[in-house]
Amino acid sequence: MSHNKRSTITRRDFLVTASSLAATCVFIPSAPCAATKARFELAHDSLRPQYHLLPPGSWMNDPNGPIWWKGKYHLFYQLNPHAAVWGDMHWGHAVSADMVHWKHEPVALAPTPGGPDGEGCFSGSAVVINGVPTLIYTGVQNVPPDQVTIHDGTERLREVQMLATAEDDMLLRWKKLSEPVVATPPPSVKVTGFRDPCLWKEEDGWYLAVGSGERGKGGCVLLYRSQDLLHWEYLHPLVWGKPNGKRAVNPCESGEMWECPDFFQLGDRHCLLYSTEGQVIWTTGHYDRKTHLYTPEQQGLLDCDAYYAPKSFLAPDGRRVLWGWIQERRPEAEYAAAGWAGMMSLPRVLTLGQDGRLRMSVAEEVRQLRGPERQTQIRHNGNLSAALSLVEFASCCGELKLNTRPASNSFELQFSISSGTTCLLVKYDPAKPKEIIVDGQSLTVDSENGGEIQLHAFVDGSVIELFLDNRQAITKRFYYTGNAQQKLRVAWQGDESDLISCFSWELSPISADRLTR
Ligand code: DQQ
Repeated sequence: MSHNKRSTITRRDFLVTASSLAATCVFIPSAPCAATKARFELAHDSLRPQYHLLPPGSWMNDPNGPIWWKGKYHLFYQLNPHAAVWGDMHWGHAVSADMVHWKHEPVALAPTPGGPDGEGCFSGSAVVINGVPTLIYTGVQNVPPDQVTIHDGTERLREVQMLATAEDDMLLRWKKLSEPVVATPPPSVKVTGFRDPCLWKEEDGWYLAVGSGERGKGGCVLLYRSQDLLHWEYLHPLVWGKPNGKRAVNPCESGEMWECPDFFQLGDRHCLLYSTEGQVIWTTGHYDRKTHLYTPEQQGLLDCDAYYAPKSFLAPDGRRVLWGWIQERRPEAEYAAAGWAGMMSLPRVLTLGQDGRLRMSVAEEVRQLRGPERQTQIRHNGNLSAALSLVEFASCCGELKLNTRPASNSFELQFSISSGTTCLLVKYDPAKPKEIIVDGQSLTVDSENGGEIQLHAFVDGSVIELFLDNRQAITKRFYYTGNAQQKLRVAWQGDESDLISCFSWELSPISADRLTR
């Protein structure tokens, strides 16, 4: 897997790591409740977000199987309940009435020792089948070399696709099928990996897309069909990537393995998201329901930094809502010692623009966290080039929405904390009017907005999710030492008359103690 240095960790390796970290880690036996000392430390760790979802302690990665059921939003996620490092993957579970405030529930899926998921319950999807919520996920197990499916240099694990059905309406108890429903990849593909099933229904049956790829050919999504979810017929690749000439031991780094495919209808097109080379790619295009082939027509980067393996679901009001894993950007030893790692992005609502390209905006439910609205008064007293302090968030927790029409002037928008560290720097140079540079990365300005640019930022503890024109996103992490609460200041350097509006809000925490429940 990508980004997971311990991607092929065994249970034994993991237990050694976990015990060496025991002094600083949170142990979660069956429910994610942090140990008392760790709870206190976590509650006072000012880098922990206050309104992004994360477990009360330890490690989280990919969102899994988001689903709305009986009036509640359920979100599962990859969880290592024992330590703040990747390993021994379980499915954590959180439930919400509004996608903003959460209750942590006991672990939903745990590896069954000796079973086909004995080394981990990897990512997957949730659907309702005949009135029963059902999870489909990838189980991994240590196997002899001839059965291995993860070809990343360590060659120990086999991936199979597994089912579990809900035994209660709170989705607290899950019954696993003991045998995989898809036990081997198709023999016609020499897979680099075989995981992260995505399930949907068509008139002629259930369809299943599995992330995969082949050396020298690129990543792909393999397509299966079933009438009963138990017996699956392999059809063909739904779509293939292109060989890009890159080589790496880990095929996720060379684009020869696509993780976490997410495939759904959006407007009059289909949208495929997949994660590879440390990035999330979106494509929109045409899905032929007769041939079951998908032809991407447009594509782009869904987020330009610490964001991976997203997964969407259909909200009851028809919105397509996306969750993503916000990764750490500090050394493993630091986050392991901190006792927590990773968080969930804010819910992003996906739509299709008239140009057929993807648009996204943070779900409006998040607005309920806003404190009083502040509008920065812009003086417009001549073409005065100025350094303007726009806003300060007292506890690094707020939202900023700024519209500018920079015409022929350059500008810089700087987010910095009280100790002086710059967290994020946005730059615009009129010599390159189609481009905004965010911390050295180039994002494209919407050319249809008559020269107007919108920057919308959500700041929370050690993360900034920044959206440009509702078209592109960049999720940045920032860190500082010490636990002293920092203020976050946003400053503008440029021509005041280019600023159209600037609104900001302090955002309320969703829990009293940064344990997000
Ligand atoms: N994370 C899971 C895999 C997936 C990867 C394992 C992506 O199922 O491919 O934790 O981050």
